[in-house]
Amino acid sequence: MTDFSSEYFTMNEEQAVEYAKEKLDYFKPDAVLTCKEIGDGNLNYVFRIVDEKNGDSIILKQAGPVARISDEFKVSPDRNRIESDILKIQYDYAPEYTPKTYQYDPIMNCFAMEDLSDYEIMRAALIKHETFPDFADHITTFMAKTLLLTSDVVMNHKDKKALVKSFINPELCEISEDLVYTEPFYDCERNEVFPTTLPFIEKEIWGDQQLQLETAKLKFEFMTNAQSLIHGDLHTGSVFIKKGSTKVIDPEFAFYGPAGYDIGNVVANLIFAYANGQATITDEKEREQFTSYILNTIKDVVDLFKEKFNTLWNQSEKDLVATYDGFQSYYIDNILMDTAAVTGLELCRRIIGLAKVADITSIEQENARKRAEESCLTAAKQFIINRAVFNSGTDFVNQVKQAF
Ligand code: SR1
Ligand code: MG
Repeated sequence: MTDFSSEYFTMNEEQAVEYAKEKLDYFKPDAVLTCKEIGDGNLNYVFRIVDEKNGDSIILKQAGPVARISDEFKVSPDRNRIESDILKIQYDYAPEYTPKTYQYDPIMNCFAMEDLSDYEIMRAALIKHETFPDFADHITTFMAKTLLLTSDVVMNHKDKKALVKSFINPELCEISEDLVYTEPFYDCERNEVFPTTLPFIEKEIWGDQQLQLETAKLKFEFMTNAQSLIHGDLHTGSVFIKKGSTKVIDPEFAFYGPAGYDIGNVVANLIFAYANGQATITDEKEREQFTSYILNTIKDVVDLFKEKFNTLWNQSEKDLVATYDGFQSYYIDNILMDTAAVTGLELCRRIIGLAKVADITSIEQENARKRAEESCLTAAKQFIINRAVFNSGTDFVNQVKQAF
């Protein structure tokens, strides 16, 4: 019998079944369990365990000692605690959009959660050019609630500081500091550039000192602005979706950071879906339908976020100074400025840096991929440098239209 109670090790499928029988208070005593490791992310092991007798199923997520994408990244398995804890907070604030979690195990660095196998990863669905009319409504409710209700605007400041401490996540933050804010903006060895786009990147990104200066300012904003308990990696690969329902998963990069980081990630990854649609849909009418859907979604994400954040702000009890005239609009304008900047940073890092997105890498035709990458980077520069002028959904959409 395997000992799960004294020392941490990474499980295989058989051990995950044993673990479920021994440690999880979930399946019936006579369950016949099977398991498949289904993780396709960069960091963790994800076991789907099913009772073949009645179809009951659960997900067991375990953090390994190094990232799956490369053992260069040594990442503390404690991120599993952070993920399990933030999922509980997000579930409290936005239960419709958060998977339910069950047991967390600090020895094996794993936790059990609701099986969402009837959903698909949003990035994969968007690459198939499926559309989800409710997504903007769902994700903006999730973001408005989780970002405002964990901030100093409404929280008791001592309780908030305790959360800041509990969600100190230095190793995963370092990954973002390096991969998002630093490496894409110089000729770093770890970057992976599509050769046909290289001359553009050399001139327009690595050769632009003004851009570099802005990324330095933004990196220090990311490291020092403990504004909200953010998801920290809210791209379309962190969203499970089906018609009418959206669930946000994988918040292991969570920490107290700028609220705009989450919104910017959502917007940038919608732009990748737009780039994919432009590059790969040959039928003009279909292309127009899909790309319009994406542009409308980008517009709605920004505008609905603003609207819902404002409504929640007005309904919430706040720090006295947060009620002073002009503070609310100052605060939201700043979030939108960060949103624009992070949109640009995420666009750059997924094209230039190590961790890519399939929306772009799956574009087979060389020139079409070059065009898609260059359009994303052109928009990115504007989002970063002119971040202060993006105040509405239309501003974001116009910038995308201009660059493509
Ligand atoms: C080493 S991890 C690379 C990337 O994958 C995650 O999804 C994050 O975006 C991270 O930057
Ligand atoms: Mg992830």
